[in-house]
Amino acid sequence: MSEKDADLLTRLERIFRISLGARRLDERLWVLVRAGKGPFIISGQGHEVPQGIITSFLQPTDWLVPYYRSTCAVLTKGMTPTDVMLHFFARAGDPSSGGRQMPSHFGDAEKRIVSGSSVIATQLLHAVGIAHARTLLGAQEIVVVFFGDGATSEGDFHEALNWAGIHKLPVVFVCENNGYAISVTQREQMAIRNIANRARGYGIYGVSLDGTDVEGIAHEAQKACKRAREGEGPTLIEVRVPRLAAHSSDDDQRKYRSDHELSKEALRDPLAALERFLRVRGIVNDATEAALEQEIASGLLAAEQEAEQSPTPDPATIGENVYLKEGSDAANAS
Ligand SMILES: Cc1ncc(C[n+]2csc(CCOP(=O)(O)OP(=O)(O)O)c2C)c(N)n1
Repeated sequence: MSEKDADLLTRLERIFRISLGARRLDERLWVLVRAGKGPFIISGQGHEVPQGIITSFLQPTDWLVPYYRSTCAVLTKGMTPTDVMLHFFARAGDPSSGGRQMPSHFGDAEKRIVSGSSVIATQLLHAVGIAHARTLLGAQEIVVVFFGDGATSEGDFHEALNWAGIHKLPVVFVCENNGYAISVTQREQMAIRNIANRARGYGIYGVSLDGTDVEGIAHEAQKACKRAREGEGPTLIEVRVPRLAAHSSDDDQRKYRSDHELSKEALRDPLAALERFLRVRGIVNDATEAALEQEIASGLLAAEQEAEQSPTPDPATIGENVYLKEGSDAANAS
């Protein structure tokens, strides 16, 4: 086996572990919402593997600009299930916001995971701004930003790609195309099938991939990060993924998707595809998978207990990191 093949298998095995962990974490959060222990979640089920593979090419000094479905991306960049649980329970120790942001709005300043807003596509402009500022300051850092197909119907998407194209900014744009913006289908939003074709209009490279093509995703992600690092400019990667759960825990997708469509959707789960890929190559088998499930289950239980028992924010700090405090270092600097 060549060194390159061995490196790919090691990477994909790591991503399988993280993705399976992200799936089980997501499933548990649904239960906790239904049990009334938290208000809301947005599910990443079906999106995990491409997120994990692409994020695995980032260095600690690179920037991840996630969106609400990015559980696996943030776990790959170093957040832990405990961090996600602290965020879900809005505890003081929540690294995303100290309990200010709503669930599934991830951030971690130390890990260079950028907190975002719920307003669709705004994060693309944040990503471009970060890439531009860091490049002007001479930093050798790249930015990966995730978003859905619906985000590409927003002006922010077009402005972001245009500016990144003009200035050859080190950004990898990743569109997780699950075919829906809540209940609105891709066909109702745009007259094209391949969203990656839009890249050409901004003078940048675009590629469209299926979420089950784990080798293709790794290959294109590596290329895109290398191009960004070497000053060759941005890339748009579109990955077609199934949305296995409803849009959010406030949605019931059976109202607008047939049983037939939903059962077909389950057949193109990238997590199952990655599992098959690793089984055929002897990396995963029944015994390793059972051990992994056990390890994930006990880790999740510990994470949930730790987060649930940890303190809520002190009401006296309610304005912190929300409003600028007069006399603080940040206020004096501005
Ligand atoms: C500017 C704006 N318009 C509408 C909404 C309401 N909204 C929240 S999520 C969402 C769907 C976005 O779909 P997509 O970008 O395809 O991502 P997906 O949820 O499918 O991953 C919409 C319309 C919003 N948050 N912001």
